[in-house]
Amino acid sequence: MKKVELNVSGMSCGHCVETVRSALTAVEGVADVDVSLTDGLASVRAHDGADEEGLVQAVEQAGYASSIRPREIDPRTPRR
Ligand SMILES: [Cu+2]
Repeated sequence: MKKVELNVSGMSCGHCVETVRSALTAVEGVADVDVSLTDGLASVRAHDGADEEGLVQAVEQAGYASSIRPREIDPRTPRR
C-alpha cells in the first residue's frame, strides 16, 4: 500500500467533497480516500500498482483541478 496526496482546487462545499471522494474511490487499486475541503487535499491509500496519474485524471474528469502533492523527502535518500 502507498499513500498519495493530491492537491484539489475548486471545491467549495460538502457536495464537491463527495464528488471528488467518489471519483477517487472508483479508480482501480484505491482502498481508502479522505478529502479535506479546507486544505484542498485528497489523501488516498492505494495498492502499490495503482496509477497515480489516473487519480489526477479522475479528479479532473469530476471537474476539479488536481496535481500530485510531492512527497516529503525520504530521510534515507542521500543528499546530492
Ligand atoms: Cu460544492
